[in-house]
Amino acid sequence: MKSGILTLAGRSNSGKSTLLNALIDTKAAITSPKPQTTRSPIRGILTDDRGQIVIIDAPGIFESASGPLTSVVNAAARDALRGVDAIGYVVDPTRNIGVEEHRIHTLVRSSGVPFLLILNKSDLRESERPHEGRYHDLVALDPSFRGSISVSALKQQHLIPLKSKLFEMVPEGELMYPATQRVDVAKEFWIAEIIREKIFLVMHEEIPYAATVVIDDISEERENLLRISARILTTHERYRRMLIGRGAQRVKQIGQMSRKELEPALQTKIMLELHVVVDKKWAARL
Ligand SMILES: Nc1nc2c(ncn2[C@@H]2O[C@H](COP(=O)(O)OP(=O)(O)OP(=O)(O)O)[C@@H](O)[C@H]2O)c(=O)[nH]1
Ligand SMILES: [Mg+2]
Repeated sequence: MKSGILTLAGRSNSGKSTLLNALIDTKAAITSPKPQTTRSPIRGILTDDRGQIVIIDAPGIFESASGPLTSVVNAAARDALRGVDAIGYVVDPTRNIGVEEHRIHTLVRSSGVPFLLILNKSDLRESERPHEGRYHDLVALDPSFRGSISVSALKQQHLIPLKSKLFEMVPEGELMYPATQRVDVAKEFWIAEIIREKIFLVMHEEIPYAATVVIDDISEERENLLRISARILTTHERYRRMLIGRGAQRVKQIGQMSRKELEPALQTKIMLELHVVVDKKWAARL
């Protein structure tokens, strides 16, 4: 049996979280059009008759951003490359190869494990991914790549050949998780992430980066009704007011979008209590 740990690495926004979810056919990781959505590594588990791959969705490396989170998140991204058996290096051919991409390539190479280039977003028209050729050149010039493959994480295309290549890169061994388990994430963390995703989708500019979500309590109110009490922490009073919105419409929208996703996933009705509070130090505690 194959059994190994593989990290999906790459720049922020290249589609690593979308790809993890597609590979395990489960929403383990949250996704958004904004960079630095993922803040800590998420583990998904791909098991079939070939064996098992534990896939780590690493935070994206995003060097140009400043702010309290960037150094913590970049450190988590680098850590996720250590002690793994293989790397799926995910790139976005809509964006040019710049200094940041070259640094990531160097990091991936220096890990000493097999790695494959995954050219994501192949569903887009060729004119929308003008830099694809450059990424092919990158592979042609570096013999340590185990080849490259074009996929669409969003449209779930070419995942079968991708999975074959991933299984080729990991060693043999015993299964690390039960064959039916697809994610290794605490329920509270996952619920907080779903709410945080809605903040990323609804709020703009710096607010998603100035906010986090903490679950205070999950309890069964009655049969088929789960009460979830959560706080959105943000660094400034003006952000708090924007997160609440006029007539509390923003926080209601965040709550409604979250509930709509949590109810089918947890198979219960949900009463979601969301409080927005100022906490200047939340990022320092990550
Ligand atoms: N068209 C297209 N869009 C994609 C594809 N994969 C991901 N996206 C979009 O790209 C954006 C970023 O996706 P994520 O999966 O959040 O990217 P990420 O690499 O995890 O980003 P960070 O967590 O910020 O590092 C989202 O808007 C996705 O819908 C794809 O195959 N095709
Ligand atoms: Mg992500």
